[in-house]
Amino acid sequence: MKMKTLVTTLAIVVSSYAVAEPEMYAPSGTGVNYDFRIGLQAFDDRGRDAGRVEYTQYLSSGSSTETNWVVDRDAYDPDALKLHLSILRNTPVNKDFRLAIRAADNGGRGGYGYWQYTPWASEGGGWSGFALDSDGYDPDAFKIRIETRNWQEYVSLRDFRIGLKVADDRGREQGSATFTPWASHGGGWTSLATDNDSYDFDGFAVSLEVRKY
Ligand SMILES: [Ca+2]
Ligand SMILES: [Ca+2]
Ligand SMILES: [Ca+2]
Ligand SMILES: [Ca+2]
Repeated sequence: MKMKTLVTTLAIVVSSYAVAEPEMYAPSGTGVNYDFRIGLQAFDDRGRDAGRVEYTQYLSSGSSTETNWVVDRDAYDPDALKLHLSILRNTPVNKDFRLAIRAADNGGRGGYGYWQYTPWASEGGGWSGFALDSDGYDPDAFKIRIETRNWQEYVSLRDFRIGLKVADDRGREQGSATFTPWASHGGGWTSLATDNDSYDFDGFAVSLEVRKY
């Protein structure tokens, strides 16, 4: 009889816990569903002379990850940039992220400009400002960083792609924007980003374009 009372009591406790449980957790979306890295490449000779591609680490390898300085073959005044969204696999990394970029002079050893940031993916993404070197004229080296934080949105991040453009005249004369394929399509390369005369651009900007549900 005592045992039966105990079992009944337990059953009531368990069932009331089971009913209460869904209210203990706020409904939450999920962050980025892809493990990815980003590559950046600089070109001289109006896009015909390719420098070495530099990559960030994959998102799964840690929190913030950035490329080495990206330069063309003589590490001086490149004419074009290209960006690679490299997808490792469809895996729930479940992070929020944004992109940060920077330009420098002297082959990446000085003349550092300010970091420029895209909005966070959870904020709907968007363009960064133009990253220029310290004198705002003919930079030599470029860097991109992925910054992450926990995903805290009610909606989920479904898909994203990355945009790139360069500009001359300290960011006032903008070239056309070019985009990677969507992450859900496996990512890939942008086209060449150049300014109007495909020669000695002054700065670059990136965008994070997101789809949420
Ligand atoms: Ca050069
Ligand atoms: Ca300069
Ligand atoms: Ca130019
Ligand atoms: Ca220039």
